[in-house]
Amino acid sequence: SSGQSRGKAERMFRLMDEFLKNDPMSLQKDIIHHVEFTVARSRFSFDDFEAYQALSHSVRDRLIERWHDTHQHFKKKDPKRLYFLSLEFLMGRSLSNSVINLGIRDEYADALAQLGFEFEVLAEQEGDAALGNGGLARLSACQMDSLATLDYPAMGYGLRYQYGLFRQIIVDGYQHEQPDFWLNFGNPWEIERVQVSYSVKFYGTVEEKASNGVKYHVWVPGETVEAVAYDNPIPGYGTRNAINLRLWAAKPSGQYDLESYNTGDYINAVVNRQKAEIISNVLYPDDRSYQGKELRLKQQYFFVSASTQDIIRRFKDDHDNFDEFPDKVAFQINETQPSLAIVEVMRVLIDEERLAWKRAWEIVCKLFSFTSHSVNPEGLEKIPVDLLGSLLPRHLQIIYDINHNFMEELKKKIGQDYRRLDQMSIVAEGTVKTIRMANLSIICSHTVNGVSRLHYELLKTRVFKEFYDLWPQKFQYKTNGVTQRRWIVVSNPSLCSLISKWLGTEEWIRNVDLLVGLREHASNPVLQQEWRMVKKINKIRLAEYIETLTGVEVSLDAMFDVQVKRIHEYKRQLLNILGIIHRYYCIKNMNESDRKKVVPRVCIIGGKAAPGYEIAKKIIKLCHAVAEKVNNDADVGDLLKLIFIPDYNVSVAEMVIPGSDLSQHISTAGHEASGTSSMKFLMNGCLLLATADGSTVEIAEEVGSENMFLFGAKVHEVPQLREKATSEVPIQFVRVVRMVRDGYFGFKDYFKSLCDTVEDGKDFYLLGSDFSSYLEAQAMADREFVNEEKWTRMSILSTAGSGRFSSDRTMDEYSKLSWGIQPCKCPF
Ligand code: GPK
Repeated sequence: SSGQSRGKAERMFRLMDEFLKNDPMSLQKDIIHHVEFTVARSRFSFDDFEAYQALSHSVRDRLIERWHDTHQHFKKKDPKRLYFLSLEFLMGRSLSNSVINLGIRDEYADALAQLGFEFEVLAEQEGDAALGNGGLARLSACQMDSLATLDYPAMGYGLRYQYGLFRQIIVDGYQHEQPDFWLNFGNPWEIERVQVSYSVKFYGTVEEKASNGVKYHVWVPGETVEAVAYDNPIPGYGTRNAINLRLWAAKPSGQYDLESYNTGDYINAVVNRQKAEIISNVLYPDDRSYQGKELRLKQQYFFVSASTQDIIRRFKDDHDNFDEFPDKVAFQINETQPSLAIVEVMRVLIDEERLAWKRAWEIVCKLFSFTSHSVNPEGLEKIPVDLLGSLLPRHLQIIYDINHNFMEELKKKIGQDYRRLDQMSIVAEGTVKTIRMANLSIICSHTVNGVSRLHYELLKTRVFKEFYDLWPQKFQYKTNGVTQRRWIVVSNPSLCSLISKWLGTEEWIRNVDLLVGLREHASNPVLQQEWRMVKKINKIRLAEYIETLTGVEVSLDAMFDVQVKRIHEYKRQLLNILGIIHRYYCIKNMNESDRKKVVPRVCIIGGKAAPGYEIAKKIIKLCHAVAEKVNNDADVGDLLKLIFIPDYNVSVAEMVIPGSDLSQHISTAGHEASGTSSMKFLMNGCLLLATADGSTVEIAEEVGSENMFLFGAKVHEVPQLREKATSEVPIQFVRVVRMVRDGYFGFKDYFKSLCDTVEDGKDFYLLGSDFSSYLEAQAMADREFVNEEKWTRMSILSTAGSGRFSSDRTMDEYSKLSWGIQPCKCPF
């Protein structure tokens, strides 16, 4: 039998034998081949963009090779698999990441150089895949990279939006949104699979039937839409494994409505069919506010239904007993948007596979792991019953049945405590009756995850307290992480080489805990010197970007102080701007000798506001109004500059983060579930100025609070501070708000409602009461910055302490504690 298995291994090896060669000559031939026959340009005349296209296609070929092998290997080994369901994936660019993970970046760079092209220049040609809004969506992307790298048998499912997140353009300081038709120039990173498609049903009626005395339900749909698969290979680093991210696009169904064709209106009949595509047309740009729109619900069910059919089809290829389903399949529900998957699996098991309710329910209870990213109970998704009932009539019945059983069980446990029963019910009564998707997710999942320790405490004590009291064992946390491949190796190549040089190995790219090895060198003047050089290189790159974009020249000696993230009141970009106004005011009122002591700053703010979020849009305008004044004030010069970076996205982040000295994560305590950009800054040796919120609490434990600038009210102090009739708001705060109110920066009427949000007594996010401690933290940062040696040491210690915040660690924790999956490594 050992001979037999050796034979198998040999066959496997032949299967895995590389088809494409990676020496520079083969790569050149390949690129030129794609110039001629894929891009269809003459090899004697093609521009940078066409070179990028050809290059990408040659990389794509290599990705497909590994992706096939991985697919074969998983199929053969039949391990338990993880299916990661998310309505959003913020992938950004793919080229650099792919060649680095494939381990052939330098080979490509050489090949291109011989053809007269520079790799970096071509990489810049790529547009972002922005199929998501912010932190939640980028987290999914980081986690896919880690799952591939750690050889987990995983697969992602989502929607292939035609239009990704809007492009932000700024006109006269105001945000305007433009559509992001990202597929305009083709997308070499996806593989269209016209043969992988499923019908997704909507509307219609439910009929009760019986066979042999057993009742069952048949859903007769009113509309059917096809879901077509687009596969996106995700290569792991230092492994042959490449996993799949399958995104669904909506197409008209193969079933024709003969009636409308026969009535003679052929043109209209064809045009109407095309309407199906609307479902996957556009990403909703409002993160975390539930809109109650039918199209959104359609998107959710569309991708959930197609994914579930695909997963069940794959299971049934090799298995015929559904009791084994939980041994082979784990579902991850990213926030509540994919939670209809629970109801859909239940529906398929009872209505289509005709399992008894009890047996189906036992199976369903073993499948789902749910992660919440929210802290605000008001923001939780509530779907109007009427909407759900009309779009998905059978699902509504099943939800009612699940809820009925749960309520009965609960009454046995807690008695007739109607207040509690009411809070825990999936169905919320009221003027508009709704379905609480979070309650559904908690009741039907085996694990409920928080995204940081603090977030977990808030879930237990506030957001889902009632459920925690009932099922404490369900609740866990897995602190978020980000991938060091994209956030150091791809985006900061100079730092990457420096780290490898001082650690004497590149192994940290797969095993990020090794970064602690930098600690022992933190005070070494040679490393310090090299470390500062790297920062300088990245600051130069950022400064050039700022100058081309805004025309403002910034001094490299200044501290680059950055806040980049979605614009939200709770994230307090307004606190940052008011702090900048205070700094400006102080500089204006200084004597010459004090002026010499000012530490020059370049304050950088970037982020998008949801199109309907008026206050957030006013914050963007205020930033521009202040910048206009400050940047053109000859009194101030290089001492202070304010820059708004438009259209913040993943590839802008890749340039901004390595070039910053200080970054701000200043949400009101208790409002940021985790925060992940802080981890990217930390990895890049950027110091954090932060409140004790989300994951910054854990970051402080790793790098030491003496290596950060922490300030502000703690979570437990927030409620009291809000209660206080009038809090002690410092005079500095009153003054800067007054300056805005009185029109010092113009646009007096426009800024009025913005100023009102921080008026004493109405200042929900506590900008006033945190202001003094914010200014102190900022002053502290100034003092440390002039001490070059100390600052560099803190910077090195930040990178050295960032290991715990890798998504590799997060994915290992999920695999062990929630999903029950093991690595399944494809042989090289
Ligand atoms: C949380 F609820 C939501 C949401 O709708 N969108 C989103 O990006 C973020 N998030 C949190 O705000 C962050 O604190 C967190 O780090 C991130 O999700 C990932 O967990």
